Amino acid sequence: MSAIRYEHIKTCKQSGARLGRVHTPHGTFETPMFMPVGTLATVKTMSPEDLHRMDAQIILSNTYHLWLRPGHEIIREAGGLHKFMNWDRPILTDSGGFQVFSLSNLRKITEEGVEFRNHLNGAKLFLKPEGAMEIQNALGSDIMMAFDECPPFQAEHDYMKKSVERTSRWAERCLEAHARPQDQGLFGIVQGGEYEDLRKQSARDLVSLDFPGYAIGGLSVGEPKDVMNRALEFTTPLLPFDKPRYLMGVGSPDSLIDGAIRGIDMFDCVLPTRIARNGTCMTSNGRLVVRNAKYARDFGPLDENCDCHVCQNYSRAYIRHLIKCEETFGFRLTTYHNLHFLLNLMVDVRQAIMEDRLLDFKEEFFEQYGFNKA
Ligand code: PRF
Ligand code: ZN
Repeated sequence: MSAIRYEHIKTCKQSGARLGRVHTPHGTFETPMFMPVGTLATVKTMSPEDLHRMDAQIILSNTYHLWLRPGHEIIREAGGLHKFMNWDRPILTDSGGFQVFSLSNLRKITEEGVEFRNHLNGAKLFLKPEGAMEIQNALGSDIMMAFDECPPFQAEHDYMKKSVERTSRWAERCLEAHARPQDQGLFGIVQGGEYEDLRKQSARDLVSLDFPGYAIGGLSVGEPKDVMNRALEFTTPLLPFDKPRYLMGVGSPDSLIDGAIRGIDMFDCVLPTRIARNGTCMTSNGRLVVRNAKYARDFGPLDENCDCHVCQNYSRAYIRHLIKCEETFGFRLTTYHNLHFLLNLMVDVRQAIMEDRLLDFKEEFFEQYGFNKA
């Protein structure tokens, strides 16, 4: 019995999007779902109580960061990541591969793994599939990710093919090293960039290994949106219908809707939390930079269509003041609102799938958000 089970509820007759649930050892989450990112065992500025209040159903954390600080042995001693951070709902951990590529410069990829420098102190480190599994087993996340390579999107076909084949061999080693398959599900990650033949090869390799879920990696790495959408169109049909599909590192409102339409069930991204700390809010009318002088005397809410706790109680003028003074409470307010906005967008997406009208919903949402403007 796998630790992770996908329950399909229905397919949207208008768009083909999937409505479902994923059952994990720490409970169930509805799909399509957005996962807030809690890299260092905290969703920056949010308490678990805040996350419960906005009905976050699953969060993501990172192998690489927790390995460096405080170290996975300390988290093991605490009784696992759920206990350590007081979060009792599902947790997904990324494997560290991607973070090594995005955070460290000096790195050397070999068949064995990746050598790189600690982004904090420059010390030499080595991460390999077995290490990524040992750390994630110690963290005790509900969903673990295989150790993969995420090549840049401009990578040549030749390099990408070698990389995809190595990622498949690493995936096999991950399965082999996984010590807790009864209570932690391990997802495979399909790579291959924008090349259809390589996505096919990667999907075929990973599907043959029978993971309880699959991620699509290597997208949203600088390519145009239509390239990502096309890659999704030829990749999701290669994945088993009865397993969850996760599009890694995607969190702009338009991409969440476009991903759901192409059969994606799970998303994560630092976007809502990162832009929040810089005073940018997602609203039903598009992005709002609350730092701007024009909001100095605006006593209305961040988004008049938002029913979140922040929009019910605090004004643009107050939030602008806090953020301009770098008061941490300001960052809390914009972060809470942005996460609520994306979680609520997914509630609307699920409702639209239920009613077979996700394409109509997309049209209306894009119109109001401003994506259709020339
Ligand atoms: N691999 C892993 N994590 C990721 C990615 C990937 O390709 C991406 C790509 N957008 C984000 N996070 N392991
Ligand atoms: Zn709000």
